[in-house]
Amino acid sequence: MYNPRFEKDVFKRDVRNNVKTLFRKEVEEATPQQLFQAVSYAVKEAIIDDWLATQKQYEKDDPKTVYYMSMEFLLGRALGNNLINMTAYKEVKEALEEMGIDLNVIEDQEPDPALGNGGLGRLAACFLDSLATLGYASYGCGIRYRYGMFKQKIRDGYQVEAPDNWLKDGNPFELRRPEYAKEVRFGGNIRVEYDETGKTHFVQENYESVMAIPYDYPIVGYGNHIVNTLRIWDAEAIVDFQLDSFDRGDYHKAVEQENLAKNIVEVLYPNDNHIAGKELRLKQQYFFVSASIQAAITKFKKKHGDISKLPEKVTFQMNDTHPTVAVAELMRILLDEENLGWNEAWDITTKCCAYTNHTIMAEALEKWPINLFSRLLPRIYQIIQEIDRRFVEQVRAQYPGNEEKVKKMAILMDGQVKMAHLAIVAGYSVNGVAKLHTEILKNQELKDFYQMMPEKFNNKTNGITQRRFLMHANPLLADWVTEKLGTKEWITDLSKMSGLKEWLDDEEALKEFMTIKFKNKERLAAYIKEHNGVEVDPRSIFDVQVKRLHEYKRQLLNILHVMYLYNQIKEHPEMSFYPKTYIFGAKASAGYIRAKEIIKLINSVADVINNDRSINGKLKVVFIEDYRVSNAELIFAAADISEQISTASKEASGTGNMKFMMNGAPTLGTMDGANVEIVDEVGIDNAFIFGLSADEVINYEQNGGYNPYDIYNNDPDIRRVVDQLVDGTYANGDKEMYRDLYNSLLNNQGGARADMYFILKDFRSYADAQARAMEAYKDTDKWAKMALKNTACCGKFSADRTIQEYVDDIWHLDHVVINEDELEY
Ligand code: 7GP
Repeated sequence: MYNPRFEKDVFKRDVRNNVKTLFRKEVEEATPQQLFQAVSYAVKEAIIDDWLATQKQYEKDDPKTVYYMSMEFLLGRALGNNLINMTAYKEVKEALEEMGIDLNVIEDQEPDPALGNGGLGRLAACFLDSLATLGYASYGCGIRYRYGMFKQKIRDGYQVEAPDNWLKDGNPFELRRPEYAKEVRFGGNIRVEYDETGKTHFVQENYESVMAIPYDYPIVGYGNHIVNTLRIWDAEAIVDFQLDSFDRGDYHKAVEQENLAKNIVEVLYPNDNHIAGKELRLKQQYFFVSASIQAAITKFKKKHGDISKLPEKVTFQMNDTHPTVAVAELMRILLDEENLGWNEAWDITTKCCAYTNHTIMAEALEKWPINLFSRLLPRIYQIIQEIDRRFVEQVRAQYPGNEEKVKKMAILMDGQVKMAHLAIVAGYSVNGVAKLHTEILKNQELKDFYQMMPEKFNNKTNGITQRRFLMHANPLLADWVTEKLGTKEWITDLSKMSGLKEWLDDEEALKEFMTIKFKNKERLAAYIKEHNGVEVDPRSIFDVQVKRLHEYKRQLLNILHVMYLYNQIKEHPEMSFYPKTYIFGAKASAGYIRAKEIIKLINSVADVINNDRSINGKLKVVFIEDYRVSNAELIFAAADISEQISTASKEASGTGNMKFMMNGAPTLGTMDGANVEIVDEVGIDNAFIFGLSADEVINYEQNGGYNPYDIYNNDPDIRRVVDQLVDGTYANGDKEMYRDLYNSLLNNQGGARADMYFILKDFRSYADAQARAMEAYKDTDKWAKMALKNTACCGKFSADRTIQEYVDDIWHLDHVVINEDELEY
């Protein structure tokens, strides 16, 4: 792909000019941050040309557009990724080198935009990348949080949260678009009016409102000149606070609106797989949903007169239930502003909205108290009441006399608004994110809905973008893959990776592959040395678990097993043991106390083990501070073993598992989420699988759990590590520090079963899988083959494949092509 702005001399001149006009400096005097800005603005100029060209092409082709509605977009840094997708990374790197500038250093200046928590937000970011790359018209719709995911500091082994002021130096890639602002209204009351024809109108009065101001981010497709838009909304007060309007009423109103605007986009709720249930969160949801839907309708109407054609050109994908008010907001616009009748409005809405479920964890299921909901969104609530009334009628018609069904399925029940029910009733598609997850939805969690409307349910196994997680994260491997395949096609067609299988028996190739892994381990070791002050040996096995901290993800199982290994080494110093480095990275939600205890435990164990000289460095434990997209890229590239050890049935899909696989790290995990499909692709012999199956877990759960004392009393090794939680070994003699963790494993507590996540139950089988992995690693050739097999079999897990399935089965978008010859540069 050609772009004259990346001609070396042109680009260098642009950078120099930018440094001058932005900072009144010469390149030589500029700080790395200033250089980052100058380089980014030069890249942005090139992007803008394609952005305009894309818009023109869309104007012309009028393709159907998907609006991907999401509270979270966990983007990661833009500069490197944009250069890769503009196919200009290498030229720019060289041009900068000629100016004495190191692109890696420049990239490191970019704050990591962290407008998301974990899997759900990162998936949304990968999807945007794939949509642009495949040439589909799409908008990401979300919130421009002033503060993203908090920065994690580890102090004395504890997590401490610091605000993420990611916008403090400005953001070169964003574009403020005040001309597309929309008003969003909250509260007040609804007055009913009748016009001269006798038709009813609903008028909201005494409301508070804010202005939603869009900021557009370019989403660059790979090598195709397509640039889509991520539109995230900022909030501003409607009337600037005027000191001279000293009428008391106005004064208060002005201050209130000012505060509402300030608060609404202030911060991302740092909860993963868990709801906070706060009013402000509902405000955030309605705020961005209302603005986005209004904007979509305005855009549609500018081009098409007939609103009944909306489903032909527009589809709204709801990323979990967070944006589900979209359903009612669309109804509101169609009823109150477009003056359609209920049936027609409902017909359009149910052809435009689709829903993705990302978890079965009960604590993540969104339910809003009716009194809060109806006070904040009075008109939206009325509409939901009517949706519910009609739906319940339908349930009664289909299941006469079965009031149990009504109770289980109603949208409004027990004083709550159940968002998942609303999403399913109004959506034309309901999808899970991995085969196993979708089956569990159909047969357990959403069984009643599946029985009533089976045609809506479908699976879309998650995927990841190889542009970021292989090309950018692991350039050495990316180049090697291209060389071995003799083509770059894998960049946009990951199924091509299977061509690597030809090299599985080639000793030379295997050696090269492992040398690349080793270099990546050295790179990570240097990062760890710099950021943790811990020396790790790149020749040791890097066994990695990085993901949000959650009990169901079982970091506790991992660290208990490390404690067990340490006991073994101490007791049998002579035993054969391949040096291992256990690497953790995880943020805990700020209010999730037990998750924070687990972080403290990991750090305490690390402290004891890393400082015990008697074990000759056989075992090291590292907790990487502030796990985020940018350091994740280094970590995936350097991993030998991928820990995916959730309690079976709990992890809807997982996407980290795919990133490790792509980078040649076999999975050590349970048959959960997409691990099942990873094993299908790579073969059971190229993974280390252990633990209860999802069926077994569900079966135990339905029968009141199991008794962990049976294990504790009969397995002395396990008893020993559990006791070490309360004998002070890892707490400077303090026997209470980990008492809660100890109790969680052994005793029922209130509503919670003892060992809810089957840690002790799976412990032996986990330890066995760990031992098998170590044995396998000792056989260097065999290991290399296994690792390469993982990379070779990762083809299915591209987000490109996932997006194509969404397009074929759900969205039915039109493919758009930009003809390079027609571009006017
Ligand atoms: C996550 C799931 O836990 C993870 O298994 C999946 O890979 C990912 O979504 C993408 O589909 N869920 C969340 O991050 C989450 O917060 C609650 O779900 C709504």
